[in-house]
Amino acid sequence: MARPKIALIGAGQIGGTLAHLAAIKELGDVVLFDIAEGIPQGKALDIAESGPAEGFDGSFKGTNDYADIAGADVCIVTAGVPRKPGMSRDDLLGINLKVMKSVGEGIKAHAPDAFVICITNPLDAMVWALQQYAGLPANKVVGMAGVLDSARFRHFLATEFNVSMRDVTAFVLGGHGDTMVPLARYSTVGGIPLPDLVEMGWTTQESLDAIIQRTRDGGAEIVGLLKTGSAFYAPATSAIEMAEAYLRDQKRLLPCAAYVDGALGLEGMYVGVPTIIGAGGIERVVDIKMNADEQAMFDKSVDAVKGLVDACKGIDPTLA
Ligand code: A3D
Repeated sequence: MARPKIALIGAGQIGGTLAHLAAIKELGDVVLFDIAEGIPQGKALDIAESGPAEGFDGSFKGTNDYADIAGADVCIVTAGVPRKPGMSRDDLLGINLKVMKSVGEGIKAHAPDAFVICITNPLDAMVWALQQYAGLPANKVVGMAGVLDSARFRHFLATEFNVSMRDVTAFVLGGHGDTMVPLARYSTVGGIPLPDLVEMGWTTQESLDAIIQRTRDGGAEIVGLLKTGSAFYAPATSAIEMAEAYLRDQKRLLPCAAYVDGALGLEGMYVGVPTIIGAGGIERVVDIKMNADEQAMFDKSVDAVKGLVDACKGIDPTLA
């Protein structure tokens, strides 16, 4: 059987890391696309040359021509600009919306059967716009944020409890911004929910609150340290987890920015929710129950996303 084809739209910090991870995991042949000349070609060649030492096979091509993504099974979109210290993700909206238009048209023309994972910020509004510009079915266009935000939460929790990351599960839902909703009740260590661990004396409510806030600020913490860009290792790894779930029909339950119409009381919008990813793309949105406090946090986050979507519509009235 032919190897799957993975198109990476944007060959910057995340794009290059995605290509390297796809190579090491032998997920398929990789095409790196960027408007910058030489960058995708150079990164593709560099990764291909690491193959003999690492021991992977596959084809790696860098390009500035959308025709080269033809027939891609998966497209992962990082094209656009990242934030700098002091900027919020929302400050990127105007510039990255224009990028989503050109990327959406490129995918529509050359890879209309792909499963598309958007990473470009502000995430929930950009994935919504990308789906409209590309005209692909909503179950085939999804945003990566919840896997990353949950991974950050899991890392902080595993460190706090001095247990393996593998035994910590966590859910972060809502929009990928300051209003994101880390759900303590649905986050566990070996199946024990966080509120029970507080009662058991494993941590205090104050420490847990501080971890939740650190999770919300996780992106800004890295931006503040790097000063020249935003996180890229963990974002790339998170998107690869989603791509693998699709390519290998793993039916993973992952929090993603998916199109929700009916579940969680939402009508026709993209926001971070629990989903099941398999060969059918987003095969299911998991309609979890929230208590009053969780629902209030989620509603606030949904409103923030709606505000960004309205801002997109203000910039490009062709978006419905
Ligand atoms: P960066 O290293 O700047 O790479 C972006 C690449 O996009 C550059 O190589 C540009 O040349 C390229 N580009 C710009 N315009 C176009 C275009 N029209 N068509 C094709 N390529 C283009 O950024 P990065 O890789 O660090 O980050 C990429 C995006 O991901 C940014 O918007 C970040 O804010 C976002 N991001 C999201 C998360 C989430 O969790 C959702 C996390 C981290 C970063």
